[in-house]
Amino acid sequence: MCAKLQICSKQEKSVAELKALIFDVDGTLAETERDGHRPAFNQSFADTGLDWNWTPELYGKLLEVSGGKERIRAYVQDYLTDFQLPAEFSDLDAFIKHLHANKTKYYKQYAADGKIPLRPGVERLLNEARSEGVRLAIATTTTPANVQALLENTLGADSLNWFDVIAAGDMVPKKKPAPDIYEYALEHLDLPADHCLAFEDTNNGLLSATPTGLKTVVTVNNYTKAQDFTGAKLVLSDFGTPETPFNVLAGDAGDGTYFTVNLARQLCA
Ligand code: XBP
Repeated sequence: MCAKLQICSKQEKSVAELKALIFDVDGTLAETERDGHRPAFNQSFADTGLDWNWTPELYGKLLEVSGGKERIRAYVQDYLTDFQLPAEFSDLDAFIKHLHANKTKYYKQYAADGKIPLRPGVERLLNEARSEGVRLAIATTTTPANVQALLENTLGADSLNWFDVIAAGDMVPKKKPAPDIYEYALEHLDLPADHCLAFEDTNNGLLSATPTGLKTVVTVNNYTKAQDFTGAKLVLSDFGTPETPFNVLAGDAGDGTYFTVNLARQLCA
């Protein structure tokens, strides 16, 4: 009798039903580091009369620090030996704030100029989730202004309303890899982590999502493909499309060739 009850209890064990998809932005929804942030940082430096040039190789190293303001500070402290604060700035914080605000201006312009397209399969997946009643959220380190610029210029003005929660930037005290931004997103979704799935592109992002109990799907890019994604539920080259299949780098995508809500349900169960 007991053995039978145990079998029953296992079969009755509730399978976590997928309720929401939580997306990182930079590197996940779009190749924003390559197409937006890095050139915007360099343009801001040039405007300010600095000879700083963040090459793709250097930027790949600087990306270990989440947050544009934090990244500039790390660059000054770790890479510049003879840095002199320009006289017109009262302190380093004011200088960084100026550089970052100017950089954000350029990022938003690049998005408006159509220079930052979504990654393959992103728009299809977002619309499939919406049609199947799966909620959407964002958990990103970049600023709300950058999220708005990217979404409006790729998906249209109404797309901001597709997301029940847009958790971004300085809304939380500690940025990725701290879990704060995903904790914020889950709290404002009012959902338990096991009913949600996170989507990331970096090790920092995976480290941020995992302690909250979220399972994470990683889509790599050139900046992150060599990083450690131990603990990710699935690691893919990208979301794939019916015409261009994804490559499964780790985990089990079943017989799927591109990412769908049904695959998300299987991963969440
Ligand atoms: C990536 C980041 C951000 C961007 C730059 O965030 O670390 O800081 O590189 O954007 P995520 P800001 O992967 O969490 O989307 O300059 O606005 O910080």
